[in-house]
Amino acid sequence: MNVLLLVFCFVASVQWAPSEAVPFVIPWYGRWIVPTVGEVWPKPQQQTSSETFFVLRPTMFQFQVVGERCDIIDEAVRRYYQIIFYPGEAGRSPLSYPPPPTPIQEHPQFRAFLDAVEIDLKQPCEYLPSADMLESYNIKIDTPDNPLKATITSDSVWGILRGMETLSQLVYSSAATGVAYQMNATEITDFPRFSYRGFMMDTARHYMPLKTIKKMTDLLAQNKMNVLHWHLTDDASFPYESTLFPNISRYGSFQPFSHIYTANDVREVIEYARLRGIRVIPEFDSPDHTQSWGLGQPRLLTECYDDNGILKVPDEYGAIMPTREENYVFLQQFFGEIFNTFPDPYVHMGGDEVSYYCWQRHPEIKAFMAANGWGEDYTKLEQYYFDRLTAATQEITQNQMRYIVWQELLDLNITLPTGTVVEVWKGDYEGLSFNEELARVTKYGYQTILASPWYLNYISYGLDWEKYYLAEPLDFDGSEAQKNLVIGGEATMWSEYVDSVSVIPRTWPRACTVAERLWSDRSVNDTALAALRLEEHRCRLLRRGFMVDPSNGVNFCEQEWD
Ligand code: CP6
Repeated sequence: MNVLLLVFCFVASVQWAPSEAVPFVIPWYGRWIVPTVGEVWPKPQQQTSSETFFVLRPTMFQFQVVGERCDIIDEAVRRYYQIIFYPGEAGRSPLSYPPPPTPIQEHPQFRAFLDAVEIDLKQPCEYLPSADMLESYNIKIDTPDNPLKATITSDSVWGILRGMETLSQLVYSSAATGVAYQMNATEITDFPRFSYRGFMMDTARHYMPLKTIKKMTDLLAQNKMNVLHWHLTDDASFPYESTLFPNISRYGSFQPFSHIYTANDVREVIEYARLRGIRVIPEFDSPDHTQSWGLGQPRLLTECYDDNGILKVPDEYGAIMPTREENYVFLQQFFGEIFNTFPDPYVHMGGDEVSYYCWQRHPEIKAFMAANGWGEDYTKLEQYYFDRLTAATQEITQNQMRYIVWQELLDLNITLPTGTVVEVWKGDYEGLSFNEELARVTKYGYQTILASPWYLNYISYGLDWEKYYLAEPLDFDGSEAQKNLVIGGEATMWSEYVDSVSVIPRTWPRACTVAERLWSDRSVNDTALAALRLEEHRCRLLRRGFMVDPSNGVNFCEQEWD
């Protein structure tokens, strides 16, 4: 048995044995121990570090705001002080190490105590994160032009947030020196490769409590992701409590009092995300995936007939009834409310997996099709639905609303307003490969975000993060202009088979690999090097109090979850 275990450990360790470029890996009883050294995830664009280290003392340390300031900065100062010195839940920090063998001041690489990090924001704060926000920043810790000092500089408050996250990851506990909080002299220039780095959370198949959504948002921020795509409704439930149409969640949520998001809940999520530089983009998927809408909004859905023209048993409905005028009045008022509730101009309109079954059999629709001379081409009717929906929502938002849709609309040759973002989600086994799809979408001039390789809801035994890590959004055949239309990507976690018990460990640290693909340089793609840094990052997230899965088979963290 022991022999088997040893062989397994050996094989497991050889599989991702590090190259010589990683000096801090110690083989120990057949396992690779990765001491906490302050490697940053996702990897910065440029970083130089030296062996010289500073010691941070929790009682002395402070962030000094020397540039512009606002609530986002003040809140971040409070938050990152906690994250650095008291991560996780009460009683689990600070780390206790044996006392250093020599007084720390005599350690050859000790430079000084570092009691301040300067926050230098050069331009006034913006209030809300947006599609074109700036996120670049610089960090100088004891550089020739910034000796014995640490400074985070940016032109944008969002860059300051990303820089503070990086700084918090540079602080590490060293078993070698026995120091609980130390940081090396470092210079970093950093910026994201893609502007849209998202995560889709599905709260329709299972209701996710606010606490879970907030933890998810923290994890997004700690991986420098910047969009929470909130798939709020679907066939299974409608947990959004509309002010104008409260009956929809009253009848369409799992539980009208506990399993809904009130206007206040939504505000809380948006504010929580805003303070972390994360946009909240809601999705109200239509015209299909809308069964739950129908329960509290009579006549919205298409009554379903069978092949003999007989109305099916009561309560069988299809997608939203596209030929009923009153439905566009409803959609206009509803999306008007959504536009006023969610501050981001982008709303995800869904448009995926529309079934024509009930449309094809409804007498009113058949008459409408005939009158328009559309024959049996129901994509014409879907085009009509989206034309009416976008016209109605443009009218009520004074042309301010922007759209994201799933790829099907484009696959069906449906024309969308200019500026619409198309989300590519289908796998290579259904129709075009995602590379062919990206080429097609961008050829039509649409911006696009890629989700296909990052369907985290699939689970299987064994190491799976490498395939997420190596997926590359710009590998398709296309011109420079086409590549520029790829604004980023997102990981999705469909929730048929997860709820708040499992959604965090199933998402993380696998979504970390998506975060690095979308932030770091394209050349950062060595899985052997990533494995070690991911391992450290995973332990860091665990230390910070998140239940995140192991990433690499056999290994352990300094502190395990308890
Ligand atoms: N729900 C909605 C889903 C899916 C989609 N839309 C989905 C399809 C295939 C897989 C996972 C999820 N459950 N509304 C597709 C965008 Cl594998």
